[in-house]
Amino acid sequence: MATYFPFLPEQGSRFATGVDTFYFSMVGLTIFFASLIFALILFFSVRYRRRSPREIGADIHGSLPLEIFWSVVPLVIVLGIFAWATELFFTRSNPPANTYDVYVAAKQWMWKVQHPEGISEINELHVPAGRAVKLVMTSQDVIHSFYLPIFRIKQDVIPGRYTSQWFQADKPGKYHLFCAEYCGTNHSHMTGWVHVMEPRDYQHWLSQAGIGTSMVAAGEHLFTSLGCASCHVRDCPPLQGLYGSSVALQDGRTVFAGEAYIRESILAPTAKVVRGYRPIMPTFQGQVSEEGMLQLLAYIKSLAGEAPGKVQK
Ligand code: HEC
Ligand SMILES: [Cu+2]
Repeated sequence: MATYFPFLPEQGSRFATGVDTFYFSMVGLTIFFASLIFALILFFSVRYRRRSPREIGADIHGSLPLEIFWSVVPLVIVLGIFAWATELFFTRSNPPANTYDVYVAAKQWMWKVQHPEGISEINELHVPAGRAVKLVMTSQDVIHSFYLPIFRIKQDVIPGRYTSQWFQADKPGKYHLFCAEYCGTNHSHMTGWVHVMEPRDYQHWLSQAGIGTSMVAAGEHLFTSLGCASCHVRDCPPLQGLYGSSVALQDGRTVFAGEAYIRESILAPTAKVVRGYRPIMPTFQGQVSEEGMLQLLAYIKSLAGEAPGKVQK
């Protein structure tokens, strides 16, 4: 397709194919109705033109069946578009189970990527082909947007919050990464490359990069050095099995313990207090960098038996 229409980037994932099919169907539908209307305007203006200066138009008072017809047909079409687009949106929003999680901290003007194995890279992202990859992203300063045209995905990266995006690359190759949210002077330089590699090459790349301290180990280290361990081993809520579970709160609510909840628990512990515990946990606002937060998160996830990214084939 790309060879015939060079204005479109290649389709790097099944999701990209879905988005393009939808996009071209929309364009096709629009062209069809626009042409139909133009043709009818032309035809009617010739066919029903005034033929003599004294001719007076017929007095027409509308037709109920016709009105219903041109209300119901567009309604059905538009609902169809809605259902189709919603299905694409859900696919985009719901990563499959057992993704390979990569952590991204954006800042003016670079992408800092951490792999679970402890490898960090800047403006580069190496991922295995054929495996669902989930990005957990946050920003250290302003809003950025992670844009991978080849996969037809774009997701805002927001300070103080985690957003995530997943994709599964099929074809090995080197693809463009952009920032798609104007973020200051060097916004246009906030670009990078995504390297999709055969799983075997990826394993090789990982071992070549030299296994540093894994994110889980780095998180565990922070957990001890920040003093979390002094509370969370004894009487405070155990963090084992926390990630992905439901937590009953003091005020009667139940919340899902995802990335956002864990982050909030560390930065604003009193916002949601676990039922049965006193709000004695101090805030760690300003004491943990965004990268450190991601490591803590990886550690807490690992306590729930969530393998933070063993590469499987
Ligand atoms: C002074 C003791 C203390 C320290 C230090 C402490 N916590 Fe806590 N933590 C608590 C208590 C008590 C709760 C439960 C009450 C609440 O929700 O605030 C809690 C709740 C949490 C929760 C939510 C748990 C759940 O079951 O929903 C997380 C996550 C958490 N802490 C992580 C950390 C991390 C990470 C650190 C270190 C950066 C840390 N805590 C340091 C006492 C502590
Ligand atoms: Cu940016």
